[in-house]
Amino acid sequence: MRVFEFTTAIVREPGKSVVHGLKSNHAAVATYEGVLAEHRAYVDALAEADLSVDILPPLEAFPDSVFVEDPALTFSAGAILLRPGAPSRLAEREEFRGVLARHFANVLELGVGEYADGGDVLVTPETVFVGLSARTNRLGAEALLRHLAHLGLKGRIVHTPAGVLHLKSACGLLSEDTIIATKALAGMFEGYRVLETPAGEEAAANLLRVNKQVLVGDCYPRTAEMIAKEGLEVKQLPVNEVAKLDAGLSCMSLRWAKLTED
Ligand code: CIR
Repeated sequence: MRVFEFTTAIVREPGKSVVHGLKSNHAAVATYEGVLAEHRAYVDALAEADLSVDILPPLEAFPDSVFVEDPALTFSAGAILLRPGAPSRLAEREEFRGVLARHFANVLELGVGEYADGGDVLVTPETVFVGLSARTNRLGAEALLRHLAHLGLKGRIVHTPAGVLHLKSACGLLSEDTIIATKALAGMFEGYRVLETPAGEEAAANLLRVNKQVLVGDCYPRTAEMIAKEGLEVKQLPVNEVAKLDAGLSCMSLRWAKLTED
């Protein structure tokens, strides 16, 4: 499966209400202008990586709706409408129904009581790792594995460590065989080479490989250096403001490779 070769992405512009998004550090105050600037830089990076980007309008009623990765999953073979585990985010899925229908003929969806956030899903060439967390419950994870099987993908349930919002807050795919992860997750990915994030740069694991490039937060210089030493092209992007909302680079898009019919 093509796991970081993408042709298409969906993003949503932040609304002014983004400053009221969920966060674990209540002292951290994100500004609308700051999030907007980071979002624009991110969208530009996706476009420069040759992705066609569908930019959805802001949804003021949903402060966290800029983090489009959580209510859905997208693959070449189809999409899955998820059921986000935070009550304030649950109805974001309804806003996505029509969006997914525009892009995909095949849309599966999680049922009542089956909660999962896309941030808990790490797609790798062999396995789709689904992390149980405060947002993703076992019913949701098991249902997700069944839907993934319908799309021809093999899933595996793992545990997002306590205190970590989402599985991908603490890990990311760098290449076909290499994952970057914080120490807490390092033993989780059997069959993969795992690079540990440098001490003090744990949040850098929320990065995004897009085609040739690895998008990394610009406040994580040692991580950027480590990835460059792997021979990978690094593009550093500002993430200070979204980090105040417990988010990073993987959270702000849905991505997939659109297969052309020939
Ligand atoms: C939330 O708590 O849902 C948002 N403030 C941050 C979501 C980040 N998304 C992600 O890690 N996939």
